Amino acid sequence: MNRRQFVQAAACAAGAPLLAAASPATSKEQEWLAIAESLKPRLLPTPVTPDGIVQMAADPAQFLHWRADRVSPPEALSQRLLRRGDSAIVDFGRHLTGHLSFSIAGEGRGIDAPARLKLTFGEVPAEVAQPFDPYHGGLGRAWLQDEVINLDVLPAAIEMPRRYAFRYLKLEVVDTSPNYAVRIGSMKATALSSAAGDPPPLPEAVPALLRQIDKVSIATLRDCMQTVFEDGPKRDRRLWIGDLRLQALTNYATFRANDLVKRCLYLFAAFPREDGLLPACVFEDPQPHRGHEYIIDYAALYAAAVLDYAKATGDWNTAADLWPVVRKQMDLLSAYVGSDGIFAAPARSWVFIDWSDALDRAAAMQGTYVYSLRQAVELARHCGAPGEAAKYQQSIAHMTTAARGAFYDSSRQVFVSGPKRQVSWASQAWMALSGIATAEEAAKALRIATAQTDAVRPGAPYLYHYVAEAMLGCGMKLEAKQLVETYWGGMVKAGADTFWEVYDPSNAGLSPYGSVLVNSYCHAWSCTPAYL
Ligand code: RAM
Repeated sequence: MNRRQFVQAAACAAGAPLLAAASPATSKEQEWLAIAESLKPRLLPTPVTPDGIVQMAADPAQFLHWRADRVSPPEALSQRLLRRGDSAIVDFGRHLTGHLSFSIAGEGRGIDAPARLKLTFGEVPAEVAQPFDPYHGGLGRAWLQDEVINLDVLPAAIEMPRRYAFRYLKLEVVDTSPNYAVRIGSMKATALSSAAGDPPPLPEAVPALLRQIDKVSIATLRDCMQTVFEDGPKRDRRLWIGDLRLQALTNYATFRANDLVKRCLYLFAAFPREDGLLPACVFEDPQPHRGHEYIIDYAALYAAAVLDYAKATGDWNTAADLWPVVRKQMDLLSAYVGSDGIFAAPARSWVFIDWSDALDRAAAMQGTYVYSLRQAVELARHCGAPGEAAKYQQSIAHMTTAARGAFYDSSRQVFVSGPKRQVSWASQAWMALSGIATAEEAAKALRIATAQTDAVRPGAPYLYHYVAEAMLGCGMKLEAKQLVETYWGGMVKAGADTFWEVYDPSNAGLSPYGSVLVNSYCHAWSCTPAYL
């Protein structure tokens, strides 16, 4: 089931209780939550002042169709008196997650009416250049970052209460009165992140594009690192297993905030569903609780996240503590493996893999589960569970034979999926990563599929990451580097100063939610070039 079908199914089940249990069910889970909470990091503030005043120009040559033209230095804002209908766009020169403050004073014959301002925050120029309404997106309109404020008393010092993710701020004076205008001053943003100090840039000898990609990756991760590894600081502002795994990998190579990874692993452990399945996401507020969505491939990949953590930190005690949670995921998911050795996700369940409506997910899900079993084998061995390790090894062998029969088209030398024998990048990547394909077959299959014009391509950086990793795993170092340069480099060339949630070079209008305005432009799962 893809996201659209999933949302429809979820809407049918709308009679379900609204909030999942907020407190952990067992004393073990309470203990795990206590560990998670003890590792909650402090957010470090960084003041950011405006870099300039810009104007947005429609430009079909730009990927997102808008260009920011600098029109004046930042001081120009406070030098100007703003009347009803006036507006200005401030560029902070970098993406940030944080707060905004400014001062406002009235000047004129008399300040005889409240001032009404509209503020619109944008991660990219398009968000402050176009009206948000009418909004046709499938996700809540309130994710779009605009506010109207009414100021009864001037002068005033304003601290916007919400946290925003932005680089641009559009200020509009909706109204004053015929008798006065306003002057805005002391504008300041406070960027927040739990990441301490950026790691050093790549050496000068590295080509400029790769250095820039690395820098943007790090900025993306930094702005998503709050009190958890958020998926996107504009939207959804929460912790997802799939995103966490990729952020954690990049973190080990950059910020090394390993306790934040540990906190996130424990947060998931504390909030399983009644049967033990981990939720796809966890919310922190008003108190930590599990999300209401379950993604089969994310639950499987929790094993990988735990193993990566133990390997990166040497903290095998934590891995041993979390081992029962990993084992539970493997056990629950093993129920979906038929006697034929093929993983068949139940109807109405959500197998993510990528944002793509066209994608047949059967082969990729088989690969993801086998890949996760391999991580679980390694964990089992370290955690004193040789019986489990042997059991998983048997499943891996059985599922590998089954997958080779069901998905490998030896005449075309690619893996196919579904009744229409679909060829996709996703299937090749997961057949490679899982070891179902030999390295030689995987390299061949990846080369054929990526050159085939009608193969189903990835829709989002999450799957591009796994394609690049699969290439690295089967000796395609050059191709992996080229993929990073063309795909993530494509975003850099399109003006990204943090990497985006979705990017399809051939479709600028792609949104899983029916409106590009609600896409996130600083998104966790796209930060991995710094790791790759
Ligand atoms: C979206 C977010 C998040 C992702 C899930 C599956 O809501 O983009 O990053 O993990 O979907």
